Amino acid sequence: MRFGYFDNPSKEYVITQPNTPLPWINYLGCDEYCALISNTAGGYSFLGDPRDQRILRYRYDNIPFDRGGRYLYIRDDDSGEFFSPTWQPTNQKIQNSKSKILNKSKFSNSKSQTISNYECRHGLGYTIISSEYGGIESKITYFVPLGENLEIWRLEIRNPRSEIAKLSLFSFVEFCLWDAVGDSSNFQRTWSIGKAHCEENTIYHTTLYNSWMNIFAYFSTSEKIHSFDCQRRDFLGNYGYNSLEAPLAVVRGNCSNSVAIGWAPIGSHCVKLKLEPGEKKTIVFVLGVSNKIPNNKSQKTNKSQILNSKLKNKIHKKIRKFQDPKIIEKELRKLRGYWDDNLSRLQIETPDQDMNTSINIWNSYQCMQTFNWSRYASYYEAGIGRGMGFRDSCQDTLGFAHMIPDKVRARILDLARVQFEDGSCHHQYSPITKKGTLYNYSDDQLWLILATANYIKETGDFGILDEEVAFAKRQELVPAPIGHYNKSEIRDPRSEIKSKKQIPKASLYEHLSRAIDYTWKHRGKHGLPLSLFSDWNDCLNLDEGAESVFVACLFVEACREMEKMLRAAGNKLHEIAKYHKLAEKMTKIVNAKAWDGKWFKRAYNGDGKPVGSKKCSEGKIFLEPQPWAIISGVAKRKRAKQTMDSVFVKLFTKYGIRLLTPAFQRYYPEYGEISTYPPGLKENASIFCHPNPWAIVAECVLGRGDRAFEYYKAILPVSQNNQAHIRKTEPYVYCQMVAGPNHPDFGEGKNSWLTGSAAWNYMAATQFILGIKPDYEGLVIDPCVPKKWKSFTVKRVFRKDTYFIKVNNPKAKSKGVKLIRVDGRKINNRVITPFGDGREHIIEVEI
Ligand code: IFM
Repeated sequence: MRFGYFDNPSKEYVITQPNTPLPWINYLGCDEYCALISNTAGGYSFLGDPRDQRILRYRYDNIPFDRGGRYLYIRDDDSGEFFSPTWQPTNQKIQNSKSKILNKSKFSNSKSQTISNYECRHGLGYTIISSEYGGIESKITYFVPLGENLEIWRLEIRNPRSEIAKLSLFSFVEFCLWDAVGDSSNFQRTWSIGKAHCEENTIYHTTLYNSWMNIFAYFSTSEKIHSFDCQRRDFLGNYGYNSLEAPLAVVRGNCSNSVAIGWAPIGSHCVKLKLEPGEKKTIVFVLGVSNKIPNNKSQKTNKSQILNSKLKNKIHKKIRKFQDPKIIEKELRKLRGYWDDNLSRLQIETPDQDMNTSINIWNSYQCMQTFNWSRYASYYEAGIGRGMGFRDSCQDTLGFAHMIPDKVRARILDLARVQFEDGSCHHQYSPITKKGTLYNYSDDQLWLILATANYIKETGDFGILDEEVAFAKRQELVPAPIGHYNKSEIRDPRSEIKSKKQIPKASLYEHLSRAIDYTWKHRGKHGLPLSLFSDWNDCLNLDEGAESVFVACLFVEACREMEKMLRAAGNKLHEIAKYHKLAEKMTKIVNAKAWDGKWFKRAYNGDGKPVGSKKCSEGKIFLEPQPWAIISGVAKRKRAKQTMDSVFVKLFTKYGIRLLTPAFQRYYPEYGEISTYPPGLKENASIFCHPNPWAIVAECVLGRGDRAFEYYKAILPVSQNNQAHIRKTEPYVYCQMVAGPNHPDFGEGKNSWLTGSAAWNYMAATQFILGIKPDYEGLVIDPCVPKKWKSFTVKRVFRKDTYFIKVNNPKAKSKGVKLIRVDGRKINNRVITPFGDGREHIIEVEI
């Protein structure tokens, strides 16, 4: 069953039924202002940091699921009936195009009619929701103009009826009191600090959560208002016991001009409309934030006069500007142009339409959202705790270095700033303060090498290696969380480091080099890297002294990248040998100590017992080390094939590759959090989407294009569109995990949007299946495709040039480039050396 379709020419996903299995959301805002919006207008907004500067309140795990949003109510003043053009929160019966009522479950609904012609178009940076009810047509366009700290809701409302429609229109937002943690926990305080009032058409939210907070929100409408409400209780009525489904103000037909002094500040305008037969009207709402005091330090402003007339004039000017329909159209065009530019840097045309849709539009778009928000703010990440993940942010850069190289450069340097002098690093950092938290993860620092290498290959900017970057201060350390999973002690491997007064600095290259040294110095009994609190698998919390085979393989890959980077840079030549030797040594250790007969072990526990071995009764084989043994070159030909065959036989399912098998059936203190999950969920044997593409990459390294593509398609969200009732998450973006075969909900996705699956699937598809791979010397062409593909094309902007690449496969092979012609001239290798002339070049390839 499907709930919508892809409209590729418009770069939109069109939802045709509002009652999707989960809220299907979109991200509005490309800079600091971020607005999450679902297909029924649920969601929230924040500025820069969803924890400290939350603008709209959202209630996670609410009943109903998706509450708090950007709601409008339209009331027919003749009949008293009302509805929301976004279906929620009024929850009318739904009528689809075939006039079939889809949800008959509505109880005691006085409303006689059904909402029809519902459509939600999630586009790139905007969402349009339209519907019809009681003969009134409405369409709301929500977006955040580029570079602005505000969101626009444009309502187009039409009366196609033959008589005049006398309507009341109500807006509704609920303000969060900025500090999202305090807002949802410290009620003895928060219920007494809220402040909101209305002046003319503009509602101001001026709660002062902390004395240092320099922010307020405004919410305005283009229409003259009849009345307003700023206090939730008064809008809802009955002391707040009514719900958003039928607020008293809407039932009654007017707001009560309430002001919020304490309790729950909201913003609701009531506008009276009279629409002649056939008349259409456009009404604009602008919700935005601003600093209270102009950022002019010399100007001494009395904080009690924060909304002085000068500031209000400035805000009104801005509001007026964005209420102008021409400006709105212009801003929408600018937004479309921004995304067209970003996406145009890599466009493909393959025989697989789902892949085209994903790579050309949605996978790229998702990668860009992970750039902004890491794993911080989604419908599944509450935006109050995790900050930007170190390993996550490093890996995410693999998905957008070609689109926003300058931002990637800055991100890499920011990440290096939360690295300690010994080479290890904080696990997370705040995007606002740039300060890190948590430590003691064994893989984090190595991902910085992969991110940097990928960035330089894309841009040729070796200069980044010379950038001086400070190390993080040891005093900032906060221990990793010790949960109920019996980690009685987390050893701090940095205890030998003395704190220094001066913050030492070093080049980025030195940071990378220390990352390698740290891993090499922190090894266990078998010579493998210590696992510490965890490696990539956050929930595999092994005993003290445990060793990680996965980190060992990642280490080899990182050493090889260091070696290649130095060779290409042509300096520090004496260090090349160091990395080469370290890679060789670790390769030997892994092959000698971690080979299990048909696959690689996952780890050794502190007591020396293997993890992920045929000797184990549960968790015999784990996915993570298998592809990395191939990617890093640790496993040579025969062993490599055997390893990946084991993955296929033991771990592959019709919905993708599960993380391990057999799943843990009970809690094991020696494995940690992983065994707290029921079999088939999360790290306990679900189909974890992030490492799936590692297997695609490994299969491409082995030249097995059919299998690589089978893996790719198994988790590709676009390919799930027709079985969206099973997958449940949005068919346009990857989710973190899909329930594994041990679970009754096999195939059901969870935690969509902010996941490493986005970057890694993009990387696997573009650089390995299609084989268009940036490298130091140029663009390498080395596809590994399904044998039945006859040809495909790629447009790729690389450095300054644009390449139009056509790959033909006349002999039905998967891999092995036979011929490359660049602008008609045959070349002798697989590397297109950059022209640097900013022109278009034609590349013909034969497999
Ligand atoms: O690797 C982690 C990631 O950092 C956050 N989500 C879960 C992954 C696997 O545990």
